[in-house]
Amino acid sequence: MVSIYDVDQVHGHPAFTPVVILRELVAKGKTVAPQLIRLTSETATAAFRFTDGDKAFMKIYVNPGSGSACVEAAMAELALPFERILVDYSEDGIVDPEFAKVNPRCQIPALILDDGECLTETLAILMHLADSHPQAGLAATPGTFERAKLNQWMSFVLSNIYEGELRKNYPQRYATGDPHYVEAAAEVFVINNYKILEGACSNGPYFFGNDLSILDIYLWMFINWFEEFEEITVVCPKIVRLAETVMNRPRIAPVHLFNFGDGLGWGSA
Ligand SMILES: N[C@@H](CCC(=O)N[C@@H](CS)C(=O)NCC(=O)O)C(=O)O
Repeated sequence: MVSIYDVDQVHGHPAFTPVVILRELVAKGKTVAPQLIRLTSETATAAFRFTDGDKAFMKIYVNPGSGSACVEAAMAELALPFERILVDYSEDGIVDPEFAKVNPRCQIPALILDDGECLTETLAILMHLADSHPQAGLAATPGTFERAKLNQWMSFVLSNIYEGELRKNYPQRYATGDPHYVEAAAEVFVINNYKILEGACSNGPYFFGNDLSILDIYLWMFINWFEEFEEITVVCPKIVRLAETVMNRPRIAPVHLFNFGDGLGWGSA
């Protein structure tokens, strides 16, 4: 786990810039997303800290392109300053005793709030961010039918799309025998659930119509996880268009670049 903040504190030395740390990671053969390697020293510092003067900022445990992307995007859309703490991946996922102290499940994202409290699980984090900034209108008021529909589709996406993606990425965790069957079945499962989402999606620009919601930010992230981009464009053109609109929102665009590179889809990184 690499915390740019901690390194700054411990060494108090300008040589320990994010770029130097990234170079060290690459030299050690650690997995570093290509879009991070391309950063220059100025853009790297900016990339790691979405600061707002001296205001205290929250910290997000991240790995570019992973489940932390939706939390970054929500915070950027809400104009909340934050700092990224890079968590390293091994082939089997995250194996990091330091990070396990933050999230015993050893999964990204984890959000450290201003008061030091820690929140994990994308659904909980996104809903908390939206609810604690009601003026932005990312979530309908609790108790309304609109809110129940938002909850319905957020849970649908978490339990079907996210969990399906995890079975595609870590099939060995779901099988005692040949994990390839799990992966193949998960691919079909995810596509079938995207078809259901497409059927429920409005004609745009967003899932529920004219207004951006936290669900659109969640979906933007998952659409970017597709390598077979043409397939998903055919299966759910409305959701892909929605993701494109989210990607181009001025506050989210830099988060998109950091996590997914120039275009839409994993292949563009
Ligand atoms: N249910 C969790 C899932 C989080 C999750 O699976 N994160 C992935 C990154 S996309 C992860 O940390 N994988 C590493 C691992 O499981 O070892 C959530 O919604 O936050």
